[in-house]
Amino acid sequence: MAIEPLPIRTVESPGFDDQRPGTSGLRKRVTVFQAPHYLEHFVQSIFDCLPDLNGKTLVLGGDGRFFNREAIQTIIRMAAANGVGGLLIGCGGLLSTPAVSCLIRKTGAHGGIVLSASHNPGGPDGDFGIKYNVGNGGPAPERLTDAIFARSRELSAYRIVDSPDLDIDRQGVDRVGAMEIRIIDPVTDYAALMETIFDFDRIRDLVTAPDFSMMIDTMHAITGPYAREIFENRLGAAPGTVINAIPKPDFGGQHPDPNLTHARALAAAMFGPSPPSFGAASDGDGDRNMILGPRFFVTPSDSLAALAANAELVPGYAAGIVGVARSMPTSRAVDAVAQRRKIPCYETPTGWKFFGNLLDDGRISLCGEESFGTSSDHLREKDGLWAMLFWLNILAVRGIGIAEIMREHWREFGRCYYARHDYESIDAAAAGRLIERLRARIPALAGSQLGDFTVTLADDFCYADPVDNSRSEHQGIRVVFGDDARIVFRLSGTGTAGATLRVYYERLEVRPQNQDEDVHRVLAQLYAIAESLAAIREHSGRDQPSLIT
Ligand code: G16
Repeated sequence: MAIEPLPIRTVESPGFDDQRPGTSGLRKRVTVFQAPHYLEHFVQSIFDCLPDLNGKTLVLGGDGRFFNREAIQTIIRMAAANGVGGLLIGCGGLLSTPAVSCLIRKTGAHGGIVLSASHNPGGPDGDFGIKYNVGNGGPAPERLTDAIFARSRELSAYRIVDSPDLDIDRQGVDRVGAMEIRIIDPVTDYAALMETIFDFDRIRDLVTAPDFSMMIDTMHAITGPYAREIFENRLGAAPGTVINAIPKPDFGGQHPDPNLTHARALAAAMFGPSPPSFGAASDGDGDRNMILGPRFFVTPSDSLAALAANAELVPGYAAGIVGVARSMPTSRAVDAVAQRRKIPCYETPTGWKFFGNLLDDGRISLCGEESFGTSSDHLREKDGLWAMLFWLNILAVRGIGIAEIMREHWREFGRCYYARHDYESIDAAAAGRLIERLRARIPALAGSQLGDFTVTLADDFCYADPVDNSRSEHQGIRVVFGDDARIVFRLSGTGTAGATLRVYYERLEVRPQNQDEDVHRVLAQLYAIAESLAAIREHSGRDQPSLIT
């Protein structure tokens, strides 16, 4: 029997000119998204930029933050009005970002909508976000996000059907008009993918050994149910290994950002009197990770380099890795591994979307960023839990601890001392002036001597994608001191208030006897150089960064 289509209502929108997607989708305060028509306007802009959408299936889910459920109901009604053929929704409206990527790829869905503001705080006064992922499972490339923004500026109405709220808490098949909706378990497909990559038997032996203990902090965010299923149920880790495991709309009032400042309980345990053998944390939507050993912090840049150096120990990468990529501000630690292995290493702008072409084209197997993200060709998103399993698989095979693995790594490849200073929520105009001033100084910098360092390159990073030849300009100011050191300045594309200045520092130390120093002592001279170049205090109005990672 033919299904009667629901009447479509066309609703006038007042128009919005602030819907430009940032580094990772549109992120704003919850209150902005709650304004009448705001979410609908952006969703219609997305749909209007997908010419082949009619009859296709989309994956839909989010990290469970405040406004997730309301947004899902709205998107269901709009999808039905825009000819979407089917929706695949995580039960409870929940899906981690890597799980969305996994589902798009596994089911051949046309794309997916991810509802998250990642590591930004949640709750009624926190942030919300929305991002479109394309058919390869990855974030929409810049040409699509640019088109969505352009559409949002001209759009004057959106389409929606009137239908009651759908029960998203019960698995099964439902319909809104002609559109089929499948509510699925959020964890099953992702967990099955992990079992194809890692040696679960070996990891199980490790994590159930009497002398091994671990703590996984999922920060009251989306990874909780995934981590419980994988670590506790499938790998036999002790119940309670996963802490803060229940996703909450306000992340328990915490900032779901996996670093030593915000993952407080984990950091206290790992740097306390009897630390577990392995510690890890993940963020709001499950794509970031932090890896810790007993009293030992692995920088995200080092983590990427160590995974690359040890990749063949993991079944999924046993045949070898074809190439690696890192975002420009990520330390050059992985470059050294690539050079030794004679595989290409690509330097991309900040933003996971820039890895998509390299992965699709088979140029790289692993990629990562200083912002606590690593992943591989198994998906087109960064993947926090994957990184934890990767480390556990390496530990299980090598039979030594994290600190030993990293110290050996530094002896072989050198240590890139690394720190990032964030000046959050500063005046946007002043931040712009700081970057302009640096830009103006670039031509005179090359060849100049700054303290102990000689500038070998100073530029405003521009990326030419080797696959589609697209160009992305103004991606951050680089001041490079040969292989010795580097300072990078850029403005964040994920903040929701004012501007956030990020200053990234790295310094290479190849002498083993100098590889166990205090990172901030080693970088102190670079901090002073950055201040003299950019007058950070004057522009930011701050004496200190608000966050150091
Ligand atoms: C997003 C992007 C990452 C980027 C990070 C920080 O991560 O996916 O590629 O490195 O933001 O970007 P920015 O320095 O511009 O704030 P997430 O985890 O927030 O989605």
